[in-house]
Amino acid sequence: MTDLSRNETIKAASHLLRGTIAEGLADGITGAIAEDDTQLTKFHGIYQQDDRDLRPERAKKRMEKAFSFMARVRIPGGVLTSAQWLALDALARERASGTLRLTTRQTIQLHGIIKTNLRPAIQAIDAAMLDTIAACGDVNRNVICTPNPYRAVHAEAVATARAISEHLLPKSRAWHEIFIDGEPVAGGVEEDEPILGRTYLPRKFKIAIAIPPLNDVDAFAHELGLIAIVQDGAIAGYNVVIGGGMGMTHGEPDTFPRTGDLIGFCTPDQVLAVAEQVVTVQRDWGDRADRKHARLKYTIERVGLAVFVAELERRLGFALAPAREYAFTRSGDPTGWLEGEDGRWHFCLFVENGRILDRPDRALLSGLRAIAAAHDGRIILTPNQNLIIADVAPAQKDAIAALLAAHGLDGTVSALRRNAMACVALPTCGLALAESERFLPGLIDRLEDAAAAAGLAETEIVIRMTGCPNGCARPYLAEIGLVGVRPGIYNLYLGGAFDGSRLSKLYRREVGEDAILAALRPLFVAYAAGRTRGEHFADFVIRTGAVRATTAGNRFHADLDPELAA
Ligand code: SRM
Ligand code: SF4
Repeated sequence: MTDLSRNETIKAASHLLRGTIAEGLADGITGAIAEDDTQLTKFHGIYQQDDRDLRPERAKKRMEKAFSFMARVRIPGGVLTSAQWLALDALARERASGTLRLTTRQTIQLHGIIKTNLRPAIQAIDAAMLDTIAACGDVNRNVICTPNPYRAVHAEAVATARAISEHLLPKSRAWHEIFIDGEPVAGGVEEDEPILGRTYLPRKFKIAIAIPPLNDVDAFAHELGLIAIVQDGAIAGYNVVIGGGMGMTHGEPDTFPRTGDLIGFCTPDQVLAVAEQVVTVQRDWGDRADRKHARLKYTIERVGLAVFVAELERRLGFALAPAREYAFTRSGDPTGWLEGEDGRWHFCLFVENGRILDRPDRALLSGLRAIAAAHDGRIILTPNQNLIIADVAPAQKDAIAALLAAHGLDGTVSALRRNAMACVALPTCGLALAESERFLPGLIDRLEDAAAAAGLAETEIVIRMTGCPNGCARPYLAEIGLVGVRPGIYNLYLGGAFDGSRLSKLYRREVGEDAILAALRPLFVAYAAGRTRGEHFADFVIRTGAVRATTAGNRFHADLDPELAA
């Protein structure tokens, strides 16, 4: 038998995710915790990080790294009350870095929490009726769901996201014991983990719920995508998509992004069982020796889709029905005011790369604080790092609009910028090879000029950047994807579908900012001159031969496109 990966040993010895985390938190000598425990805190939504900007200076002074923790909140469907927003805002200012970071999985990360602040910070999250359980780690992550509440069926979809999230949560009380009340389980008896198992899943597992025509969750990028089929104003069931995932490693052709396969349809009554059994097949069949091949997409590639689906249906005790007709029109978020079916209004606010902070011209942190204080509706985070001020009564709309204007949040944003997102990367992400969040805004400035010069100022083109090939901003589904290779250098991908249904292809390897501009400018000009009515940029570059479409079996290796130009 192949040896299990180190993480499997750590999980097995952890007493259901306890390890020695509590002891590590009490150790005042260092700002860090034990290395094995850093793997376990992930299951509790907490990452140990250090400020990479400060590494050289601290190394010179022989100081330990500037350690701190990132806490990721679990918010199924991204729905917060105004009071919860205010609690997280206060927490960011009092115990973290002073900013909130909206993520591509519809939640909030708080960075820069030093060790002595960690328990109080998690307790504040608990007091706000939220938690960080299973926000990271080898478990089912935050279940994401279309954020757009303009249709009444949104409520049903959010309820399903919550139900799935609760159903698949670890049963271990370790999070409560370590961070909240310090109370061990009565009698010292360890809990049971009937679904996840005592060593949890081989790797992370992700679920998304979409309501067509919006593919604002990127339904094909997750282990399990559920596409709601709406009939007579209610959800009749869900098309089931399995085996999506983004992460890959440069230079390792047996790692690749993959769009999920559509395998059938289930009713709302069946959806919990479907989610549970996709999880259990992956729990039992996933690779526990090599974490680079442990995601569900590799299990499906290894055993074959038909074999996987047969096992799934055997465990379910029923066959999935044939998939139903549906159509997506776009990914990303339509921004601005939208009137809901019930007459209430919803404002989708563009948040550049999800970072909530005050800038001189755009006071996002204090503006949203003022809005949350005045607003008795919900604040809904989107899987594209934006947020929706939801449920605004017609009589309140002018007051919210005035608050937006007073904080510089009502201005128009270019079509390119609205459709762009970048992952966090430096300085907090330990895996970043290049800048992303701090680099993309400047690149967009230059791309806006190039687009305007070509006559594309109002044209929506999806651009996504990541600081490494892990794919946290889902760059391989963008029309233009930029993936960090080393400082200042990116691989440039083209051809991801505007509606998030097709992966891109590598177009230029290892290019810097000027070369990115030089590669895209002529394509913008050609697209402006030669596009057919309604044709999206990615479809144009495929039709005109810049890259080939990614189709065959969905499987694709981004580094090995024979169409790659020299
Ligand atoms: Fe991610 C690891 C940030 C969504 C694929 N991701 C990380 C870590 C935790 C780095 C680490 O392991 O030390 C990053 C923390 C950076 C920081 O300082 O905050 C990180 N990922 C993010 C976020 C914050 C990006 C963002 O800018 O919004 C997103 C938080 C999601 C959440 O709220 O739960 C985020 N990560 C994603 C997505 C997109 C998605 O889930 O829809 C992906 C691609 C989809 C997928 O999983 O296939 C993604 N993150 C990864 C991977 C690659 C996994 C793989 O299969 O190879 C890693 C590395 C790993 O797991 O080993 C990773
Ligand atoms: Fe970090 Fe890479 Fe994810 Fe960006 S894509 S946040 S650099 S792991």
